[in-house]
Amino acid sequence: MTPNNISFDDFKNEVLNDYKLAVLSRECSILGRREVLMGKGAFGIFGDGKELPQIAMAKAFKNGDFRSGYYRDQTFMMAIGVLTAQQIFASTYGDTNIENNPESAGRQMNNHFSTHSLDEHGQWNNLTEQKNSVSDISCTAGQMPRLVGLAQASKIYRNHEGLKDFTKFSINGNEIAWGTIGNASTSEGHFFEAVNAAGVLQIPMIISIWDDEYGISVPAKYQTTKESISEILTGFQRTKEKDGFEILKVKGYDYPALIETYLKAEKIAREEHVPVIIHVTDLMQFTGHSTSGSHERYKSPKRLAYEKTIDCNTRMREWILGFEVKDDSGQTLRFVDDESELEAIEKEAKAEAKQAKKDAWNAFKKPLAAEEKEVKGIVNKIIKESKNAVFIKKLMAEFNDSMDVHAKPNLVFARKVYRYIADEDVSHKQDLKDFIVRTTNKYKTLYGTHLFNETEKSAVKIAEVKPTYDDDAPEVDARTILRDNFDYIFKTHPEVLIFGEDVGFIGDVNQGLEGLQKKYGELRVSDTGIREATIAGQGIGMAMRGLRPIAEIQYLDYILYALQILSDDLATLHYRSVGRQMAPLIIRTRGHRLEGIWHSGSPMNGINNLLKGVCVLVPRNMMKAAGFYNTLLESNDPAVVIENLNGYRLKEKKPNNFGAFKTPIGVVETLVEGTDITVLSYGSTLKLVSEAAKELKQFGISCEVIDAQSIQPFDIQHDLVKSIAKTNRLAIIDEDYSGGASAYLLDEILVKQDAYRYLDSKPLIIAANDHRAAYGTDGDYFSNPSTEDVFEKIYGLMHEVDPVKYPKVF
Ligand SMILES: Cc1ncc(C[n+]2csc(CCOP(=O)(O)OP(=O)(O)O)c2C)c(N)n1
Ligand SMILES: [Mg+2]
Repeated sequence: MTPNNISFDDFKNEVLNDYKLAVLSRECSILGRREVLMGKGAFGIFGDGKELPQIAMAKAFKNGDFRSGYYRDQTFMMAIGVLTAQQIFASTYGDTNIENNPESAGRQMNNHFSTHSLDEHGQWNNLTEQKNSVSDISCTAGQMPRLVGLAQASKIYRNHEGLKDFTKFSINGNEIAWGTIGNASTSEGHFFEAVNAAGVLQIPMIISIWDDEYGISVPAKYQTTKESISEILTGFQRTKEKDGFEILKVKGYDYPALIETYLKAEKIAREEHVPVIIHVTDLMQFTGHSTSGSHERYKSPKRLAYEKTIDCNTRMREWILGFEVKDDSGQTLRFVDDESELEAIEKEAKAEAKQAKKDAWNAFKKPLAAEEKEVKGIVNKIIKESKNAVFIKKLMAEFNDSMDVHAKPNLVFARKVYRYIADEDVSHKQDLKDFIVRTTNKYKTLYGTHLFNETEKSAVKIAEVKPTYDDDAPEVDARTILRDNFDYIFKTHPEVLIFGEDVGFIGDVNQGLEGLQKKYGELRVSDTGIREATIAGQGIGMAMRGLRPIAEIQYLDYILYALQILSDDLATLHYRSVGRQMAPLIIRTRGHRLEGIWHSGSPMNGINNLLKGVCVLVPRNMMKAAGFYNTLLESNDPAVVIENLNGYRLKEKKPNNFGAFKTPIGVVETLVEGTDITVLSYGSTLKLVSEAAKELKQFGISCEVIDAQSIQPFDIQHDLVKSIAKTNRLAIIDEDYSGGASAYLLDEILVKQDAYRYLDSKPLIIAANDHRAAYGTDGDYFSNPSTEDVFEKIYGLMHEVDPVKYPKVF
């Protein structure tokens, strides 16, 4: 490395500061592990053995850039100035105070790093003025799909004229998305899918692979062909003729080479928007994988001895001691005169780590100790008066013996004591009750908020706007309603873009985007490869950078390829970052009954269950679907919108307020009023249900037909219980398997809305068969609920109620 633009003294200071940081970070790992083993944290995973490459990466990381990495990156986070030693300990203790533990306030395991993209009111910070990191997830390679979107956002901002005012998010698309991943995690499909996507898209992404030749106990020979990820990726290397990646390889203990490599990579990615892979080899683990085990168990003495020889901190120390250059006058310049200078730095760094540990523990303990003191004080007074003092004293003795400093033991103690005084008239009873209620609420809030958006941008707060129609409004192909509405959206929202398989050139497989690529350009309406996980990832990453992506999954049945990332990343993002990050992504897909095992599925509860934190919307027609898109673009909640696969060519009346009409979220719609039975359904099945309701009417049965519309959130106004209070009966008709969405809906209605008390008959569930729907033309009829099934089952129920009025049909 030639420090050509700084003085030797500045260079020396930088080197010695870097060394100090490496030692400090190492010491935090060592002490952090010890804290967990002493029982002061539940789990610990640290970044020891990988300090130097992270310091080098930090030198190339600029304001506006984004990191999408994993649990090893503590030194990097410290080096860019967004993580302190004290915060490393706070996260290890699981401190719930966001000031002490800004990563996740105790929601995530330690070293799951994060910065804040949003302020405490849910408003975007200026991301170009800060260094950004997505809140990490534990799932190996789970950081890769979104990395594609984070990098692609720069390309969009650089090339899309309409976004020049989006100055909080980008300065001419100069920002790089930096991925980090362990060598073993590159075995995951997500890694290869993301690499291929980035190569195709040519986006400013730099992936660092921290290679310590292990994935917990499993060595490289079981992980990677040829035991070298850069070797097997060579086909991705760009050439003069063809775009691809720049692939660089560097040893993780070679400080000057690391800096040179990172600055080179940065230049390529930032200026040319070309993706780069840096394979950082010869790394090691100093304290082993995590506190769950010790690496002495599975690494041979030879390997352990070898690891000592490649310890990057030791190597840097040696390099510093051996470094000499001559200045212009021929004088020899050194970083240090002798080893004692380094020993002083080491001593200082270790003392800093120790103090940080102490400060973090004290800050963590303070409120808990105060709560402990308070509850003990109250109970000591109660003991003086209670008839059950003997029992309470026993509880107090046990509580005094406990070393556990958390909220749980305080509350367990308080709640157990309260049982003994529940029917007594002791003077401090109310104090104990207040303590229990206040403390429970406090921690429920600390651990339970922000699953969904809690600001005015919450999806459920966006008011309904009905479609309006000209007097002579024509009936048109339903797909054109979507198309015309999307047209309006693209015209008025420069930040909206849509992408997916067959979305661009042909305007989606059902022509809901017909002509829009031509009108709005390839950047905004684009085709992607067949790679659902990274289509979702593109959406997540771009939404995290202020764009409003609509990621299309061609068929609902194929959402399973993306479901892991939607579940682990998208659905948890707002919660795990305590509302300091969001990805208001819209997933557009289409499903339910068509034909064949993979084009007729409706695994609604599978999806719904795995996507808590994402709105799951099931519009019954395209006007409703278009209305959902309009609502969602006003909101900051993420959503999956499932259009009806068999509804595009049906006729719907053409509204005249495209872009303005909004379908409410979390609200059911009563389609037919009735008195005998409440019939709930959603999506394409509603057509059959409405038909059956008409037929039942002819036989004297009055159905109240309700469209769920929004599976999650469901019926926040509790209209179902109101309907059942009137009809006293409930039928749910569902294309999901029995025990699927219908079981969820029953729980929502009977348990959460207390509708059980109005029921005069057993709830009727008409669901699909447990096998997937067969392809043959009759497959649907014999696999899914049919109009006749609905008629007969509801009629049968009414026969049980009044056999005279409704004589048996079968
Ligand atoms: C999808 C998934 N599978 C398994 C795990 C458990 N796990 C956590 S870390 C790890 C090894 C990762 O090794 P590597 O990618 O080389 O990173 P390193 O820890 O060595 O830095 C495994 C198997 C996980 N977190 N996620
Ligand atoms: Mg590894």
